[in-house]
Amino acid sequence: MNTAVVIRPKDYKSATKPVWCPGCGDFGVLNALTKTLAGLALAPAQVAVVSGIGCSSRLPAYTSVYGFHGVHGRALPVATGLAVARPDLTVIATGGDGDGFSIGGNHFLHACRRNVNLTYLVMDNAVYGMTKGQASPTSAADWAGSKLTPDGTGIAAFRPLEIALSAGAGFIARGFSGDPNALAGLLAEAIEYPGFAFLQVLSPCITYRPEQMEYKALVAAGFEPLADRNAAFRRLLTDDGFTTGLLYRAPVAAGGSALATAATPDDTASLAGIAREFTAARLHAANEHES
Ligand SMILES: Cc1ncc(C[n+]2csc(CCOP(=O)(O)OP(=O)(O)O)c2C)c(N)n1
Ligand code: SF4
Ligand SMILES: [Mg+2]
Repeated sequence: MNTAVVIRPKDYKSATKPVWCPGCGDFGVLNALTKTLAGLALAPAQVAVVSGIGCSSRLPAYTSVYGFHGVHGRALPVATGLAVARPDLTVIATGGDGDGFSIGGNHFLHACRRNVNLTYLVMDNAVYGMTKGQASPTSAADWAGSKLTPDGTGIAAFRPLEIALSAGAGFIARGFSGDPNALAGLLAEAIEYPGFAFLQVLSPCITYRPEQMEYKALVAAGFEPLADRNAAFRRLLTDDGFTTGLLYRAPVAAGGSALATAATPDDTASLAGIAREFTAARLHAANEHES
């Protein structure tokens, strides 16, 4: 007789009902996460979800796995410590673009460098949802939807994939909360990657960024997984921010651990080449614009 216990996606949800606004993209992320954990047949006691502060950072409370709802911007140091102390656990850090790229930006850079085996899923809505709609690092420079920045911030938006690649992350992908099945697939790959895996998820805030309801029409699968870091940099030169899929997966050593991918003196020359290429592409675009 087969006595294997089947764990269903709903078994990973807690009895606490989300307080997210009806229609918030974060519901899709929670569904993708529970689907992924069921697909990987991970026992809830084998998984820990660690977050900071924000609407998105409430996610651990809505799961039945171990959860840690911590301090704003500090999900990654806690998750890193946990992953190092308990390598038997599957550790997933979650949160928002404000939490991860603004107050937690420094931790993001160093988590990419350290390459500790954990998954970092950022629900990116390009706004501080919880504190009622201020601009975040991923808000476009001319987004004028907040009374604090009525003419926009005037500051170029943070580009999470480029930053992660520059800082040395070995696994870099982008998903969309409106496509939980594809997102669950990416999340499973991220969890199985034996190093630091970064997953940006476009997750609309329908309350403070109602225009993000249009994301469904803008988002398109398009990244082809690359193992070559320079090729991944080149691919990002033409990224419009709405392409989804696995962009980059660094080679894994024979023993199963991810190779460190941070820039070394050996690839300085090729990075300089990319910088030249980038400058040339910008000059070309400027010339086209003028003519
Ligand atoms: C040290 C500290 N500074 C500021 C805040 C206020 N605060 C709470 S959530 C938040 C931003 C949340 O934005 P994001 O991470 O994008 O999450 P979202 O609500 O959009 O999901 C801020 C500034 C705080 N809780 N703690
Ligand atoms: S304010 Fe925005 S991010 Fe927060 S729960 Fe509502 S829709 Fe979601
Ligand atoms: Mg946000």
